[in-house]
Formats: sequence, structure tokens, C-alpha cells
Amino acid sequence: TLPIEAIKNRSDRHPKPSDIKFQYGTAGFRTLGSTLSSVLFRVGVLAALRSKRLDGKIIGVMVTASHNPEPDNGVKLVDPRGEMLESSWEAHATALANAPNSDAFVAAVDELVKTAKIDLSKPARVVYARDTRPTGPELVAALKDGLEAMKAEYRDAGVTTTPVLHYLVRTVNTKGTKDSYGEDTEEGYLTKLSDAFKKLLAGKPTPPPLLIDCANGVGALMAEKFKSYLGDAFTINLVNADIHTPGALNSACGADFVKVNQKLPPSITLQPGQRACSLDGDADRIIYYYADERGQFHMLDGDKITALVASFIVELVKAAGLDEQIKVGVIQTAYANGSSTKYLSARLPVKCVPTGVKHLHHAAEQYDVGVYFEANGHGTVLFSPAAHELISSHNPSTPTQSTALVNLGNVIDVINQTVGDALSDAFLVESVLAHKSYSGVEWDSLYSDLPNRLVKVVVGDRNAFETEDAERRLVSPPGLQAKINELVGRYEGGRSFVRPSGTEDVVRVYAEAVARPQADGDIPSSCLLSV
Ligand code: 16G
Ligand code: ZN
Repeated sequence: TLPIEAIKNRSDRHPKPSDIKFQYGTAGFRTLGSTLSSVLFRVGVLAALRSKRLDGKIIGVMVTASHNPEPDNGVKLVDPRGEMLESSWEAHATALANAPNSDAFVAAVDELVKTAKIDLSKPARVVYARDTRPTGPELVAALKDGLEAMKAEYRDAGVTTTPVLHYLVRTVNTKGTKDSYGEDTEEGYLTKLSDAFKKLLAGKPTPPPLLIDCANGVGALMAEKFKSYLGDAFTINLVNADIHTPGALNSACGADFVKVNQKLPPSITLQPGQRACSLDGDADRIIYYYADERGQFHMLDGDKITALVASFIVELVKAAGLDEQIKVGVIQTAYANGSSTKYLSARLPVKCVPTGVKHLHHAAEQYDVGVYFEANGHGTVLFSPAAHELISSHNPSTPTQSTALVNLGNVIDVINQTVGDALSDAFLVESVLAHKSYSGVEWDSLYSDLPNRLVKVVVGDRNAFETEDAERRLVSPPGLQAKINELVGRYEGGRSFVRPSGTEDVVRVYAEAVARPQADGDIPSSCLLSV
């Protein structure tokens, strides 16, 4: 039965602020960290219930607000294979978080136990971690209160990145099975990725040192740890690695800053020809860039990573003699630059889905190999169990096939298939560049981005904006899409869409066209807010 008294008593220590309506959205719960104590307590209870529902499989809880400003914080649940929480439970999470008081909370929990048919006699196991935010320790304490109220077994993964937490969930749940994904420790993660990366670099000229902007976040800790695992094979130099100065996190640095402003963080100067990358606050996103010979900045975003990585995997699969059996596909969102879609569509199947990792991840699972990166730099590559099996068991008939198979195996191991992982992505990118003898310039020249503009607009009610066709067309408010079509038709190569944000109370407007002034259109500058 439900430990009602324990839940009630502990819940009283974490009262819900009466004026806030919480919502489990695409990024979990996310808002000002100082308001989240009740949410964390309740997520502790929810995570325990989710684990019981799944027969005691370990569930992950990550406390982070990613690229948001430092005072924000958030929490999201990770399902047993390391993937996002199943959508139907998002509503349960929202319901529990908004119960006005402890009695109502216990009633909501009781209700969930009944509707989701949860067997309370099953064990509950949870692993949690947090990023470097100052509100983290207090929120983790609230989370632990929730776990203890439910008598859950828990493991504290400490201060670590979102992708490491996802990795831990997957490795714990597959330990000792044929689907084993590695050692279920941070060392296991560091070893698995760095070994595969070193094997991919073996025999190639050592790449130039990579400058990594760590957004003054938890990625700095992980990147620092990788240094000794990589040894002489690959040098990383860290900048914005200060996790102690208040206010520094994500401030004028990091992947989101670079992507949104399309410029270098002011803390970075690049030598002509130098390549660098920026992580976000929990190290699940990455944006690359380089300076050309004139010192001019060029961004290499998630779309460019897709083009580089997908083409490389297609070549390896072909060289391995597996192109009949293994089909590689790409998933994008409406934000993908039109030039990238054109480049990729000429080479392999490309699908467009609504914004948000769960949509991309789910669509990627439909291919033997599914490559997805959001333009903002969050992404990974998924290999189906059948593709894994073929790659590890196929008998090569030529030395070329044999090399390609070994490389594919290492590509699989260097990738964190559970979620976007900035450092894993960097190693993958560097491996491909080394294999193709590309510098930033050659990589960039795979296609030229169409100039584009992304703005946010505050509206009375963002829920009045409904979209279809993977958010590329508005169905309401009535008449608006026709207006957009009319405007877009005036510009060469014009494309534009409007979608309500899933994380902020605004709508986002994206536009691209062949020339910069046309992408900017005739929007009065007073209407433009930064994104
Ligand atoms: C969340 C999503 C991200 C998406 C962004 C869009 C996850 C883990 N994260 O951060 O993929 O790009 O939301 O935000 O799904 P928006 O709806 O406010 O534009
Ligand atoms: Zn993030």
C-alpha cells in the first residue's frame, strides 16, 4: 500500500507555491530554481512510481535547466533505455506537480496508482544527477525526500552531464544482458567513448587541438576528465570552464549564445583556420565554428553535423558491403536550413518532424541507422538492434570491407545513442574530419546555409497558434498562413513558419531566403526580440 503518512509529512516540508502552474513540457519542468522545491519532491515520488510500474527498472532524474540563465533550474525523468519519459506520463507529472496541498497530492498519487495499474509491491530504483546550478543541492535534497517517502532505492550520480545520466540509466538496466551498453559508471562512460575515439583516430594524422567553450557549466568537469583518457591522441583546450563564479553559467558563452547570435562568444578569439566548439549548460548540445584565413567566423551547426556524419556513415556502410541491408535515414525539424535539406535529400531519405528530441528520437528509431541533429546542436545517431547485429557479425570478403566494419563498430561506440551528447558528438565529428582530411572549410563547403532569421514574438495567447505538417503550416488563427504564403512568395528561395514555443510563452517566427535582406524581410526592428 501507499505510505500515505510518510508522503504527507514530507510533502508538508515542500509546499507548492500557490501562484504557479507547473507544466511538464518538452524540457521537463523548467522555471526559476527557487520555486521548484515542491516539484522536485513530487518528482521523487513520481520517479519511484514509474520504476515500480516498469517492474523495478531504474529510472533517471536529471536536475538541470540546460542553456537557460543560471537562476533557472529544472528536472526531467529518463526512461529505462535512457530515452525521454513516455509522453503519457507527462500529464501525470503535471497533475502531481499542481496538486494544491499535501492532501490533494496524496489523492493524486492514489489516483495515478489506480489508473496506471501500479503494483506497489514492486521495488523502486532511481539514479539522479544535477548540473552546477547554485539551486541544485537544495532541489536534490527535496528530490531525495520524495524518494525516501516512497522507500525507493537510489543512487546519486553527483554533479554530471545530462548525457552521462542517460548513459547510466541505460547501462544499469542492460547490465549482464545481451544488450549491455557498457560499464554502469562514469569511468565506464569515459573509457568507452575515449577508446572508440582513439581507435577511430589511429593511423590518421593527429588532429589540431580543439578549443571547447564549456559555457561555464558541468561540461567543463567532464571535458577535464576526458583529458587523461585521451592522452596524446587528442588535445582539448577548455575555455569558459569556470563553474564557481556566480552568474557565469551560460552568460555570453555556450552553444545557445553562438547559435542565436551567430557569432563568437566575446571570450574567444580564433586564429585563422582554427576550429572550436561550444557546449550548453548540461553538455547535451554542441555548435562548432571556425575562422577562415581572413579570420572571419563561420558557424557549423546541427545541420552541418548531420550532413558530415550521415554522409560518412553512408560511405562506411557501402564500403562494408552492407548498403542493401542497412538503410540510413535523417530526421530534421522545420528549423533545418533549406540548403541542408536539399543536400541531404539528394543522398538519403529525410523526414521532418515537430520540434523536440522525443519526436526526432522516435522517428530515428524507424530506420536501421537514424541520424538526427536539431539545428540548435542537439542530436545523436541510433543504430537498430538488427544493424548492430549485422555490423558485429558480418563476414568481410575484402580488406576494405573489414576496415569499414571495424570503423562502423567504433562509430557505434563513440556515439552516445541514449541522447544528444556534446562531447561524444565532438569526438564523432573529429573522427570524420580526420578520416576525410577535412578542415572546417571543407566541412562548411558541403553546402552553403541560406541566410535566416529567428525571432520571438509575445502574443496574447500562444495556444491560439496551431500547426500541422511538422509545424511548417499554421491551421489557426484563420487566415494567417495565407498571409505568410503571400509574403514568402515575394522572396527568392523564401520559406517561413510560425510555431508556438513549447518552453516559453511566445511564438517563434523563422524565415530564410537566398539573400540576407530578404530573410530579414520588412519586419520593423521594433518587433524583433532576441530569441
Ligand atoms: C526543448 C527541447 C529541444 C527543442 C526546444 C525548443 C528536448 C530535450 N529539448 O529544449 O529539443 O529544440 O525545446 O524550444 O526535447 P521551444 O519549443 O521553446 O522553441
Ligand atoms: Zn542542454
